[in-house]
Amino acid sequence: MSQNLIFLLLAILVVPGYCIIMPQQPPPQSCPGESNGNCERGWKNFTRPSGEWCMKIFYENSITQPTAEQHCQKYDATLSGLQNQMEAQYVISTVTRRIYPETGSVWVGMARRSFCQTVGLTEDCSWATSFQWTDKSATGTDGFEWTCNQPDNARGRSQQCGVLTVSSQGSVDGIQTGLLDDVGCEFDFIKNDKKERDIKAYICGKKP
Ligand SMILES: [Ca+2]
Repeated sequence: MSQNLIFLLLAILVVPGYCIIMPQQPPPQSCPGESNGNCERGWKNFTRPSGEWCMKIFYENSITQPTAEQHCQKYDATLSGLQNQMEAQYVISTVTRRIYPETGSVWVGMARRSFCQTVGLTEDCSWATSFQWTDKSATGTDGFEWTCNQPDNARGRSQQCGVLTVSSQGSVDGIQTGLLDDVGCEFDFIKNDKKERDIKAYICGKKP
């Protein structure tokens, strides 16, 4: 009997038995957002209703929102909005790990709508309608998770931009972490004695 024939007989006898004893394992579940899709290396892929989106977080203390926007544009990107809580959680957990044990804020691609610029929270200017995403990709209101009583357009109706507050603890200076707050686009947290809320990062985003 040739070696090939013996191998064939073994395969016929053994492989079905193996399959009965060891049923095929289901393929590993892929985690949402895990694939990098068509994004460049270092940019995180997300699938939005409007299509594919690539996000990258950059770290710089005390940067203003307009400067952060300019920096994103160097990468052919723009400040990124948050389509949903999956994107928000990615940003919150990534930044929290990076800056731990410090705390801070992250610029998000969002702007107060013009008809809400001179008012606080009203029926017309609510948590859902006061702001809009500026990245030309994020849609809807799933990403609008505001901290308590925000967006309030405080400090003389000067809060035209939005930040995510990040910390390994539940709140920073009375602001719940992992949630949005509206602030001035050039607000200086350190000068205003809010060092623990200083800007630490900004999110850039672009289509692949
Ligand atoms: Ca506010």
